[in-house]
Amino acid sequence: MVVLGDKEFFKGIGAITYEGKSSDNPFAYKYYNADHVVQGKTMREHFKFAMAYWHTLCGTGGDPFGPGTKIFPWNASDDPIQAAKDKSDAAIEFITKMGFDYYCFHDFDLVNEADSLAESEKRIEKIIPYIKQKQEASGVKVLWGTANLFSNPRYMNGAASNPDFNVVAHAGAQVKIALDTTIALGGENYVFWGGREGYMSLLNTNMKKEQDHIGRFLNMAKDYARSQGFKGSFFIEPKPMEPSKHQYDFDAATSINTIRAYGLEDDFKLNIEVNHATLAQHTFQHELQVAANAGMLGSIDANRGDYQNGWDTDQFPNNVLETTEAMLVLLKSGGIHGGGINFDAKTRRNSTDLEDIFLAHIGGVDTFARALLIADEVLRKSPYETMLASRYESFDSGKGAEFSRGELSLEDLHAFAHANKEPEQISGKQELYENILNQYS
Ligand code: XLS
Ligand code: NI
Ligand code: NI
Repeated sequence: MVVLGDKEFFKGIGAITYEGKSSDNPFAYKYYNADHVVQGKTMREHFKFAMAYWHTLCGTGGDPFGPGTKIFPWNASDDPIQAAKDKSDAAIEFITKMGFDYYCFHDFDLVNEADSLAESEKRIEKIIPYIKQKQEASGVKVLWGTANLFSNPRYMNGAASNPDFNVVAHAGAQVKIALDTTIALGGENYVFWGGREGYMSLLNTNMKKEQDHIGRFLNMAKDYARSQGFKGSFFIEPKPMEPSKHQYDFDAATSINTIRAYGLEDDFKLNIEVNHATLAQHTFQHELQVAANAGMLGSIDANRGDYQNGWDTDQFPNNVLETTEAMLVLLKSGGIHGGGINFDAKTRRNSTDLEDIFLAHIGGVDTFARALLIADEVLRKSPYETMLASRYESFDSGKGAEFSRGELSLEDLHAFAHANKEPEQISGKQELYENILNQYS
């Protein structure tokens, strides 16, 4: 159901619906059919697509070489509360027209930060009831909330990892308010992305102290949220760098270590972002698999980078084959736990029509939907699963099975190897696996 505010911001665009791949309508889904069931769950349930408030409604296209290029009608008012209301109206209109159920936000995406903490808090308290009522009228929900602990100059040396306690305390205040906001808006999860939780030079950095402070800070946030009745998951969103030279939550494996080292494994999972994976020299599917293996695949920030440069370009996903590999991980590991797929992506600086925001999201949604359908076919119809299982069949019986069960010693391996000839060469068959993926796509 499309829900409009007082003004309609995206005029001429109605509800985006599924028309199938023969449709030429650019404002229709070709692959995403929300109610279509894949492996026991509808696409809507598999994905839980979310709009990112910051890119979609706040990002006007500024870059280090020039200001924003996009004129957003919801940004017209000089009154911060009115502007926040307009933005919220635009959010609900966009989300319901897309047929999404969710959005994600930073505290100061909802309403602009003021000059003082007290005034900022007042603004947030003022806007919450308005947004809540819009959510109730539309059925739109919050996938996760977070605090922006990286834009304000006070965080130039970090937030929870800042060498100055005054700044750490300020970050704590902001997280408390962001948690209160997330809880008030019925948010299902809460994210920590530590853009400035890292360092620029090790010369002026006590890394151990900073990391211990992050551990302490995350525990405090978790304890507070639980004391307020928050039942959702917390997610750490790994990223190796940018804006810090080295970010402490470098990748999934590093973040899992943070979670375990500070005793957070019952409450924390990971939010894996595609382009953060590639910046860490991993593939997206690698990061998903690492998270899934630890039982910590919590949510996904969908986007893509650019193979010719090394920064977070946050483009919309459009690579079906790569996304298919990710969907194989998802289907085989039982899906995402608690979170969904948030489009942490922005239209290009020169994509200045309001309709471009729709086209971009439609493309991203269809990329995931098509990839899911292909992955499902590969798993059900192709020899892929059998091939993979047979690659490890030497562990299914005999000594191999005993090894897997932990029943052999190193001396046993020594004796076994002596009793056997040199192992036969067994091909990894990578090209065949790749061909199968291509065949079903
Ligand atoms: C930046 C991150 C950020 C988080 C939320 O690279 O992706 O947008 O998702 O703070
Ligand atoms: Ni992100
Ligand atoms: Ni990012």
